[in-house]
Amino acid sequence: RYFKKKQATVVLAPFSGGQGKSGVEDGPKYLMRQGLKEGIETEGWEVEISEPLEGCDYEKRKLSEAEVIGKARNPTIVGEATEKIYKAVHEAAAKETMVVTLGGDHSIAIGTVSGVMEQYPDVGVIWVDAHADINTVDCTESGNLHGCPVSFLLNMKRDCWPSPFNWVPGKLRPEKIAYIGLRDVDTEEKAILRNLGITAFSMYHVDRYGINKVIEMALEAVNPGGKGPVMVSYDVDAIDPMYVPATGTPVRGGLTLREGLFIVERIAETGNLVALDIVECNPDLAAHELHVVDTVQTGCSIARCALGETLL
Ligand code: EXY
Ligand code: MN
Ligand code: MN
Ligand code: MN
Repeated sequence: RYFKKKQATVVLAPFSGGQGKSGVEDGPKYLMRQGLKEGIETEGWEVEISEPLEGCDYEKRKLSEAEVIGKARNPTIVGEATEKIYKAVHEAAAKETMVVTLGGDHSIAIGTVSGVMEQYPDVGVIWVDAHADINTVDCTESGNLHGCPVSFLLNMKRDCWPSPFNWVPGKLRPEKIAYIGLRDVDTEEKAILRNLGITAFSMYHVDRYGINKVIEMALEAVNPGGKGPVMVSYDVDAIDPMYVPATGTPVRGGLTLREGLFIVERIAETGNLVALDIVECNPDLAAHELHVVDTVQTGCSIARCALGETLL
């Protein structure tokens, strides 16, 4: 148990600069409108809202500046926005509240994980995603920084970083992160995962061992003995597009809705969860209204399950 009181801070991170599509910046608004805050309150949490990006029109800057440095697209706004998120998350974690950050694209995790680590330097990170998000600014094919946050957190290729990332502490160690749900990993990323010996459970492993065993192994890898704090960075595209259609980079063959929720239910049960990100909900990419509802409801369910809904 990490908290004296059941207090949570919901950090809104409406940011889309880590990738090219617009709409993902509306994720927080849709999740809140769908009742995310009330859902958490029903679980007995007192909820505070933090809006570190209020008044910053990054969407407009992304369209007008279209900056490229080396291979990286929009590095200045990504660096600036993630630094603001970093400070807000650190502040919330320092007040001993559960920190739930709503994206936005997954580049925001450069800020969230760094902020959580200021309070919990030994935090274990469970990265739930179809993608590894570990391209370096040097090897990224797309230039989209939402495909790179883990390389920043691990301080990889720091010499190649555009200066807006100078604030990033880069203190995560490879043994403190484990993936669940991978099924679309670039060739260079596979080499990085192998070379650093990072624990990674792809959909193959979910089928081979079952989700219960996979989550046990992932937790044991990043938090041996179950004694330390754990954070989950949850990209909704880990779950199959059948349940989460409105997302920027959908990949078929993903987690079932129950497998996806079980991951956070099980981690909630350990009592070690200190922070959660929910990213990559993009309502603009829905073919019709039902797709929006499916996606946004799934995001809200992840939050409720992570904050204890299962414990009857
Ligand atoms: N690996 C690809 C790239 O770097 O562009 C795709 C990344 C998608 C990232 C999404 C957020 O998880
Ligand atoms: Mn918009
Ligand atoms: Mn991701
Ligand atoms: Mn992804």
